[in-house]
Amino acid sequence: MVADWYHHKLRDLLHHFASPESGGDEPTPDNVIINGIGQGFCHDCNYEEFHQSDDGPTLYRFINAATFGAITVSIDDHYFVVVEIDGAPVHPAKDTVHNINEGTFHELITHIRIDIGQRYSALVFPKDDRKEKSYWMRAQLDNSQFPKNPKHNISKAIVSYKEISNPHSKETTDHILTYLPGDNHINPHYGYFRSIHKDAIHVKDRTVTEYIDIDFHNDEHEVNRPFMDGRNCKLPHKTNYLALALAEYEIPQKSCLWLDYDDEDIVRIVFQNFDDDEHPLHLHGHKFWVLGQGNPNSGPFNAHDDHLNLEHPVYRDTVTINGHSYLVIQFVANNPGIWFFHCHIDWHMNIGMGFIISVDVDDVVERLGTTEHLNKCQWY
Ligand SMILES: [Cu+2]
Repeated sequence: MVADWYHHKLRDLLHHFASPESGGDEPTPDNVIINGIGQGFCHDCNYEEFHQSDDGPTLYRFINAATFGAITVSIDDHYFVVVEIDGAPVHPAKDTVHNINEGTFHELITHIRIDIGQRYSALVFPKDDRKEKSYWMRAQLDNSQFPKNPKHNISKAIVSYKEISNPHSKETTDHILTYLPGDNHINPHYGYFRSIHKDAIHVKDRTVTEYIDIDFHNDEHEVNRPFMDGRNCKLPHKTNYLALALAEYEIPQKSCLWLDYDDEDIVRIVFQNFDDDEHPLHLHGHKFWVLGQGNPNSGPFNAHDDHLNLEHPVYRDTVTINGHSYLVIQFVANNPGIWFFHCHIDWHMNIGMGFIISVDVDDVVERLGTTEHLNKCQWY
């Protein structure tokens, strides 16, 4: 598990961030950690250790649990074959299997950029000329999204065959090995990851299309806040959304964008990001197909653009929308309940960057009847 790290309490940082004095600049992390261990503020530093099999590939599951930082992971002189994304299996990257069988290593992935909340499983293979007993795993924060540079933006762990020893490996920068910068490789123009979800046929149909604009501007107290379709979502702190709905509270409906669907509706959402920064968007209770993802600064989605991936889109629950760009997703609303769709940057979520997907709630109300047991859960 990789994450960013702050040396100050979240409560204090958030208090400053959600005030006019911050000018909308999020707190920059101080460090990055792998399974809770990082370097940068130590003399005799500790390292997390992983054992790599000598008999074949080792499966690693990577999770980015950061507050603010997208993190790129790599292992020196090793490459990744991605087999799962956000809990959904995928076909390996284009040409990977062919290359393994052929014993060549073109087009292979050596770095995975993981945005906040995203998960990847990858088979890790050594290059065929392995000489060392141990190698560095590296986790590096993407500084481009931060208001200032972090004090320390890279930490390492040790990947060893047999016994742990201090690695002397260098970062893999071999020109025949390609770099996986992020979700852009799920774009149909790249075709890296192919969903193998059996219901992908649904991407050809749709019941409803929503257009949601994302923007940041100052509220009436001069605090810079996110707005989704013009709504800043104030979360209830003392109960959960389902309890609110069952109790017929109107608070979240008034504050948040609230989209109601019937069971089995097929929903396409076109997000347009008018903000400079990227945002990792995460939906609870469902996964979605990523039909289109514009590059940074590619502008609004052109409805006449036929560059959507309707053949083999990746199926996941967290995806990045780039700065001044667009994102097109589609999902089947088949999990009745009230679900949060939010930016996974904790700073943004805490100042209202999210909205509600409500699926067949009348049916849930009828079946549950009472809210009393739900009130035991103090958070959604
Ligand atoms: Cu955000």
